[in-house]
Formats: sequence, C-alpha cells, structure tokens
Amino acid sequence: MATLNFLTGNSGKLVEAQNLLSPLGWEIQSFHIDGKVPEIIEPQSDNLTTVALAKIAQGVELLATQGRFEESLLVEDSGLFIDALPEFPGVYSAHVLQSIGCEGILRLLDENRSAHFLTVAALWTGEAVEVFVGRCDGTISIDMKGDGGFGYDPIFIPNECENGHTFAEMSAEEKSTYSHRGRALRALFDYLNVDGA
Ligand code: ITT
Repeated sequence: MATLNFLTGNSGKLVEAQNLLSPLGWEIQSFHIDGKVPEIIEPQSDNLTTVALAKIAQGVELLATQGRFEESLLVEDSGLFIDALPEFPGVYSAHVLQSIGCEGILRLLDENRSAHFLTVAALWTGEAVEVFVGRCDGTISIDMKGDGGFGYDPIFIPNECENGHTFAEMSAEEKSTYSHRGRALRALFDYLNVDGA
C-alpha cells in the first residue's frame, strides 16, 4: 500500500481521507514531527487556494528539514460559503465556528439558506505541487441535526441527498459521496493512479 502524509490539525479531515482512500490502496498517515502535528501559519487571505498553497509551501519546507523531501504530502483548506452572508464564514470558517458556532450561524439566517462547501487540496508529489478542488452545493438546515462528522456538518444539507439529511446524519462513506472533500480527494486519487506518483 502506498503512503501519503496528510498535514492537518483537524482529526475529522484525517478520518475522512483515511476512510475514502484506504480502500483504494492509499495509507493516509498524519504528518508528525517529534510526535505531534507541526504548527502551520495560515496567511490572511480571502482565497482558499492561496491558503492551501501557503500551507503546502510550509509543509514541504518541514519535509525538507526532516530529510523527507521526496515523500508526498497533502494539505487542504476548506470553507463554508453562505449566499445570504457574502464571503462568510468562507475562509474564516474555523474562527467563526469557534466564536459563534453552528447555533450562531442559524441565528443569522432567514429564508435564503443556500450555501456551498469548498475544498482546495494541495499535494506535494515529491517533485511538484498539484491542486484539486471539490465543491458541494446545499442548504443550511433550520435546526442542528445529527451527531456524526465535525464542524458545520450538523447544519449542512447537500442538495444531492434526496432524504434531506445533514452531513452529521450520514455515515462517513455517504458524506464522502457528496462532499467537497470527497470530490477533491477522488480527483487526487485519479491523478495519483494515472500518474503513478
Ligand atoms: P487544518 O489543520 O487542516 O487547516 P482546520 O480545522 O483549520 O484544519 P480549515 O481551515 O480547512 O481546517 O477549515 C475551516 C473550518 O471549516 C474547520 O475548522 C471545520 O470546522 C470546518 N469544516 C471544514 N471541512 C468541513 C466539513 O467537511 N464539514 C464541516 N465542517 C467543515
């Protein structure tokens, strides 16, 4: 089984990547230095790609300091974008979740509840950086529902899910079928398979 290092401080992201890619023959290993996930500085930017590229640049530097420059490394930046709240929480999704939480988002919304999630994944192949994007359109629920997943999952209903469940009411497998992360990681898997990286 091939190994891919994933640099993330978010265990929910790690588990989703493992669930999706392990059955396809890729072992997703959390990238650690001295037994812990190294700190990465996220730039102030209103663009997920800019943030993902800044994360991978720092990650590759860390690989180099470990003498592991030729190993592959994955980072990703994700955000929830709500039509009624332009650019919000967007690139500030982590901060907004910590400050007002899902309940705070629900309080801000009225009739227009359309939203989408985006993931920009950046992969260091050992030679170059490749970028993969995934998008999931949906709506923000009226109430929080479900206890699976993480982050905004209890308030996000993907349009493609016909029974109107939030991500938090789904198995990890079902969430990946529809999700921004699932799409970005399937594109990454296709690239790895074709390229043999
Ligand atoms: P990294 O270490 O990988 O940067 P992070 O938690 O800081 O992890 P992001 O900045 O990419 O991740 O994500 C912003 C927030 O958006 C994150 O804290 C989650 O709470 C939320 N989020 C991201 N993906 C999500 C998903 O699939 N479902 C629900 N919430 C999600």
